[in-house]
Amino acid sequence: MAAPERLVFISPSDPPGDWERAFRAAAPEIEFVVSRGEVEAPETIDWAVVWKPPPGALARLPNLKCVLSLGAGVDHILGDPSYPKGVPLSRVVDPYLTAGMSEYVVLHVLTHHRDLPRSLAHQAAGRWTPFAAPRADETRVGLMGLGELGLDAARKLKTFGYRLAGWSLGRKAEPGVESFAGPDELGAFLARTDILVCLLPLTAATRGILNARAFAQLPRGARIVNAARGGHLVEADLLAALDEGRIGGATLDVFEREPLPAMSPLWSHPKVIVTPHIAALTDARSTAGQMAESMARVRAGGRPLYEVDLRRGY
Ligand code: NDP
Ligand code: OXD
Repeated sequence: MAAPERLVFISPSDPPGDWERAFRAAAPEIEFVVSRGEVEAPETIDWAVVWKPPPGALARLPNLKCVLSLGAGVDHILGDPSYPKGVPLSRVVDPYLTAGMSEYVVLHVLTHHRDLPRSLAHQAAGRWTPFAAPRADETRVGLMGLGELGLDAARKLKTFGYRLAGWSLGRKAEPGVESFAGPDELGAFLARTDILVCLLPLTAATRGILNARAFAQLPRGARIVNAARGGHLVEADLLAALDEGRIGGATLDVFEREPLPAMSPLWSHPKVIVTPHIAALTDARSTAGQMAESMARVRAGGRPLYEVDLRRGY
């Protein structure tokens, strides 16, 4: 009788119990192994389900058939130069994760459009100071990244009547969303954007893209929502732009260092809303079934679902 397939689960932050239960339901024939450092009998591991695996951890599994990211983003995996050559990588595309991100984007676009921080500051001071928000149809929201998440957020933002645009590598044809494509159109996209939402993957081309140069191209007082990766943002440039008034406020869910260090000035900046990387969480029950389907496809000689283009990096 053939030995059962083995799956190793590697994550410093996801509770393995939830995933073990979800895999027991979705793929009961596969043995679920939690890695807490060394993996016993690494040559017997067929599948790796991972979030931020330690560098070199995947390279030590010589018979891997597929790596499955616990997140939509894969920079936490591809940042390791020893990623095993030729092993397919699958990421999460899931309706619950997408819905969670759109909730977050809508929440924070509305927060900045209606200037909720200003009302909260007035309340804290016991001041009754009415002010008018700009009309939604005169408020220009720009989404960097019009992929799975950016497109869904754009569709949900449409219902408020915002003037929407998206920036991506390829041109998009989404009704009601002006499309800007490629590095040559980034400046024009930024120049027409009052509230900028970043939903890009973190790659060599997008690292540090939210920098002083970009802030100088936005209209004065523009707001930023970064729900993608901390590596997109040059934090020192943002702090300078906020203090100078060039940027009017920011919501940050992701940071170059997570957890955000206690000493970071972002924690207490009056124009910054900090959330602890919770914009959209992966739902184990929903995603384990999808991963089991990917494994079945690879076992049958095919490609996993939502395969990442390893050359492109997303
Ligand atoms: P997709 O791969 O579906 O979409 C990526 C989008 O970015 C595409 O529109 C793509 O363009 C565009 N893009 C990529 N590179 C460039 C570039 N160099 N210039 C311009 N546009 C570019 O990703 P998702 O929408 O599923 O996810 C986006 C990111 O969101 C993830 O990579 C992850 O980092 C982050 N995330 C954060 C979460 C959180 O909780 N904070 C949760 C989940 C995801 P094109 O369409 O032309 O290829
Ligand atoms: C993801 C994340 O990439 O949660 O899914 O950041």
